[in-house]
Amino acid sequence: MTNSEIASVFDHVADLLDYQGGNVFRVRAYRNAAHTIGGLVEPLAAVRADANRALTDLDGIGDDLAGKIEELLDTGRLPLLEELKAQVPAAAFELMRVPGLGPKKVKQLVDALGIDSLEALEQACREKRVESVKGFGAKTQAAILDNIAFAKDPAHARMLWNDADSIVQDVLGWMRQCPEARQVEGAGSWRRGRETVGDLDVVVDSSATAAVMDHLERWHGMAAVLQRGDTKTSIRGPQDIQIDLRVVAEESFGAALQYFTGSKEHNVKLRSRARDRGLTINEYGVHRLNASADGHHTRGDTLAGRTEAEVYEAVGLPWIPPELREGGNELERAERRGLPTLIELADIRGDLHMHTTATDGEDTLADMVRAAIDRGLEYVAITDHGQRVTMARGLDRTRLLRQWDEIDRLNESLAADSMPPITVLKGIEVDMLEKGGLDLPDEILARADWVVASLHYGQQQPRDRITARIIEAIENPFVRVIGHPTGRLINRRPAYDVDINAVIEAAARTGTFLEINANPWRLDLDDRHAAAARKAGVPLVISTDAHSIRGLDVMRCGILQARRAGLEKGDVANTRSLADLRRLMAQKG
Ligand code: DGT
Ligand code: CA
Ligand code: CA
Ligand code: ZN
Repeated sequence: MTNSEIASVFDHVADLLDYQGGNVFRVRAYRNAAHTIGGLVEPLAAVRADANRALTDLDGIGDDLAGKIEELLDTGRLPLLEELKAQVPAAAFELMRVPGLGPKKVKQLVDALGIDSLEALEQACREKRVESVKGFGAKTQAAILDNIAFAKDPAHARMLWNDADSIVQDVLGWMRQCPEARQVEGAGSWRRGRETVGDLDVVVDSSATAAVMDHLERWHGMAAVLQRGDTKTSIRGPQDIQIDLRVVAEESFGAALQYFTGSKEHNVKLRSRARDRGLTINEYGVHRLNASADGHHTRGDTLAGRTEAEVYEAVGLPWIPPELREGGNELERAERRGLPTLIELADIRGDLHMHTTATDGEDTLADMVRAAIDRGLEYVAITDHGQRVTMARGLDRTRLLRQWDEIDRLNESLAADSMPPITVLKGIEVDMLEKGGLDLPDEILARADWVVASLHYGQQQPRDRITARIIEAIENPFVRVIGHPTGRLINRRPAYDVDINAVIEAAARTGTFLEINANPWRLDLDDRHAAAARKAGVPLVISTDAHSIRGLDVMRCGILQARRAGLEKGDVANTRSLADLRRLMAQKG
């Protein structure tokens, strides 16, 4: 079993225990374990196999949970989960997938109305029976209806890029060990860096097709062979994801990689461009089209196919980065040599949004900073939650000022230790209050090095209210950046209703930055909004919003989103040195 499968078993157990009204500490233990495991890069099987380490070294994993992990690794099953499933109505779990419906609310609905399916819940909402259940009401009922529609949409059942990536890395690593495989690359939406992916596509250069396919069938993640043909095979991998493998000859590898990277829309445009030039392009290469006497065309000489660059060159274009291949205006830009030089992970010099144990982070200030040094960052801003976020023990002025003293001392000791230079900025993530205003006074914010303002509460308010709250925050002279500006959670919750163009316009007018939150669930702003912000002259900030050391590693997801938006290094404020960033900040006011 993979880490994310084990994490999902523990999450499932937590939901079912919670549904039964189980002990809160027990529920929390399973949730925390799921969270820890879900964020682990290294496979649990490897931790277990290492004689020098124990599963119990992991945060929140005691003897009992370690035993359950071993059971899952050995048998793929957990008797506890099966017992719980037998005790809880089957529909309960389906209902818990509706955004905003947790185990407790689902239990109320099941008990009060006898709801036994998603359809029954939808029906009950339409017949206005839900609004009469204690604690529900008409507004909640309407929200549930919207959210059922959201949960039912197949577009919201796709795998997050970050989860897909760990499977892709695993399968590419395995296929590269195949002696008959010369080149092995991932293609499809994964390679284009989409937020979510439907299935995984792998292209292999080999002249021993059967041997390559056999090798894939021996991969530890292989669950079933779905289809096997002469050049293509599809298998079901971990978490039910489909993996399509194509084996091609060396002279076609670039053409196949290009073809299966897509997108379909990009390829359609590329093919039509080839036609205009008397060429034909497919997964085997670029060929000349010869007109024969009867007016038909026949395939002539092969012009390209070995590499992707050669394929694009054959139609008179420079190579186009996969993140831009969505069938927009990338061919025209390539034609006039106007493609952007896309930002890269190595361009990032600071991370300006992260949490510590002072609020809802898992690691201490000192540990977060040490991890940032390890990652080569030159500066970080510590931005724990303000006091409104009571769930996360948000900071009031006293605790915030105490944290800033701690940061002062840390900066002094870092300077004295002649470590690689890093500057820790005194920051805060203030909350935009439901009634307007922020949750900490200006006189405190004036003393911060960096202020992120986010909207976590009152997300159901109407469009003009939400927009006004955000613009008010933008107009605050001390607010530097708006955190996750639309609030969407991919597959879980749509964005709140906000006039994003008005937000961008206000940011441009005031010299306020907008965030691309790199968390794989958020990726907020998304590519289109980030492109619009860039066009309006608003500097973007790509931030991890890390709640743990490993949370710092999602920066690459934010980079992919920025690349799909066509952003260059210069468009992103935290690619600058701290001195240059400060100069840019000084333009606000
Ligand atoms: P996904 O898997 O839904 O996240 O999206 P993709 O883009 O990975 O789509 P997929 O896996 O169906 O196919 C991978 C690429 O292969 C796709 O972007 C373009 C190319 N392709 C596959 N089938 C066709 C087809 O029937 N016609 C054309 N023009 N291209 C295709
Ligand atoms: Ca795909
Ligand atoms: Ca596919
Ligand atoms: Zn945050």
